[in-house]
Amino acid sequence: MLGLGEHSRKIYISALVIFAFLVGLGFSFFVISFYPSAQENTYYRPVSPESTEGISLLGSMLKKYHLTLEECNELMGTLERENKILREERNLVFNPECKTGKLAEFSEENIRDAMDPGIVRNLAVSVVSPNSENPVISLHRYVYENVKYVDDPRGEEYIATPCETLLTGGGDCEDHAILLASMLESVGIDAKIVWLKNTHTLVGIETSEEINQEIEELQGCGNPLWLDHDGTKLLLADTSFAPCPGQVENIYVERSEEEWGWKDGYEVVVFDV
Ligand SMILES: [Ca+2]
Repeated sequence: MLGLGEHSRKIYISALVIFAFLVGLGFSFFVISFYPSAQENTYYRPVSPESTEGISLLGSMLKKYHLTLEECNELMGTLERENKILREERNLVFNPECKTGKLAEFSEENIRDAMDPGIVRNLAVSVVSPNSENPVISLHRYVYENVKYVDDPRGEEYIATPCETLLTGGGDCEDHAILLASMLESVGIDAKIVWLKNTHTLVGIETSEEINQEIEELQGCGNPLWLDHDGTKLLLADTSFAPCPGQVENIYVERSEEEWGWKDGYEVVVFDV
C-alpha cells in the first residue's frame, strides 16, 4: 500500500509539474502574443485612413511630378477646396428651398425677385479663394467656368433663380447676372444690375480700385472697365463673355488706351438688387 502510495504521489507530482509547465507555456504565449499589440496601442497609435491617404498622395505627387513640398501643399489645398465646392454644389441639388424661375418680362422687380443670396451663400464661401485673391475675381471665374451661355425660349423672357442656373449649368445674360450678383451679395459685396436696355445685362460691382492692379496682373485680363454711376465707380462684370471682371464685349463698347464709352444707341439703366 505504502509503495503504491509512493507511486501515486510521484505521478501526482509529475502531473503537477507538467500542468505548471503547460500553464507557464500558455502564459508565455499569451504575453508574447498580446503584449506587443498592447504596447502598439499605447505608443504607436495607428494613423487615420485620411492621413494615410494624404501621406501616400503627397508622397506620390512629390515623386511623380517632381514637385517641391510647397508646390505640393498648394496643390493639396486646391484639391481640398474643390472638394468643398463639390460638396456645396451637391447640397444645393437636395435643398428644398432651391426654387425654379419663371417666364416673365424683364423688369427691375422681376430681377430683384429672382435674386437669392441666401441659397448660394455656402457655395460662394467655398468658392472664395483661401489665398489673397480678391473674392470678386474668384466668384466671377467660378460662374464663367460653370455656367454656359444659353438663350431664353424663342420669343420669351425666362428669368432663372441663381440656384436653377447653377443646377442646369446654363442661362442667358440676366441669369448669369442674377447668379453672380447673388453670390457677391452673399459674401458682403455690393452688386448692382447694369442693363443695356433691351440688349444685354451685366453686373456692376462697388469695390475699391485696388482691384484694378490685381485684375491687370491676371493673364489675359487687360485693363478693367469701370462705370461712373451717381458719383460711385462700378466695376463691370459679364460672366457670359469673359473669365475676368472688367471685360465687356466690343459690340457694346468703344475703347481706346485711355477711355471707353458705350456704343451709340445703348441706353444704360443701373438698379440695386
Ligand atoms: Ca433668362
